[in-house]
Amino acid sequence: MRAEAQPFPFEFELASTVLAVIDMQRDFIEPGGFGDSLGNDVSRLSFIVPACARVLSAWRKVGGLVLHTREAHRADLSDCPPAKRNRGQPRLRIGDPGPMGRILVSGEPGSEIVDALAPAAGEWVFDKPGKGMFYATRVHEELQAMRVKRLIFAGVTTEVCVQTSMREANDRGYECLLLEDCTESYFPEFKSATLEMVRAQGGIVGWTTSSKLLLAALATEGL
Ligand code: C5J
Repeated sequence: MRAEAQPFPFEFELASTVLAVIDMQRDFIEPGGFGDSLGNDVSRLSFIVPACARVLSAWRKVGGLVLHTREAHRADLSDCPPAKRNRGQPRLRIGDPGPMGRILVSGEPGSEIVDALAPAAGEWVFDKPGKGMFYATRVHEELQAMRVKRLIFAGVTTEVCVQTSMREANDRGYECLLLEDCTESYFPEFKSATLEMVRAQGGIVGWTTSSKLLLAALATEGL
């Protein structure tokens, strides 16, 4: 299969490619969560949910593998370095009780993926304590066991958990495609800079394309 992309077309086989949906959880997208506590306008992030849902639905229809992540810590915060928890002056810190339960803690309402993108049975769901999805998780082992070679990325935020995960994946030998309209940042200029830096220098980190072009690739194959 071949999707038009930048800096050149992205070739992939369905069986060895995973759709990775990063941190589309209430803590980043809804008021009262972690993103909001840091002073961000979280409404920007909610605008990508319909495009993500279209890709997820099409990918599921063709039988593609799906992986979801959530940035979430253990209840006792033993996996949250004090340097992460204590930085800055947020209204609420990681582990503090907020309107959606404890901030960035596994199992709390805020750590749930938004309803429109809820994981389906059999899809991977990884809680990760870091920004990158490979740090302190079994992601690499699980992907290797399934002989995965390529990752198609959606999710938030573009320059933090998405870019970090993409760079980690690139260093581990995966080829990575980022869906431009399925990722967002609280800072538009950070999103556009990230897209540029990913695909610069011949795709130094990977490729970027739109959900429309990915869906067109799936349709062209009659899938
Ligand atoms: C952040 C994330 N922005 N999921 N996390 O702290 O990008």
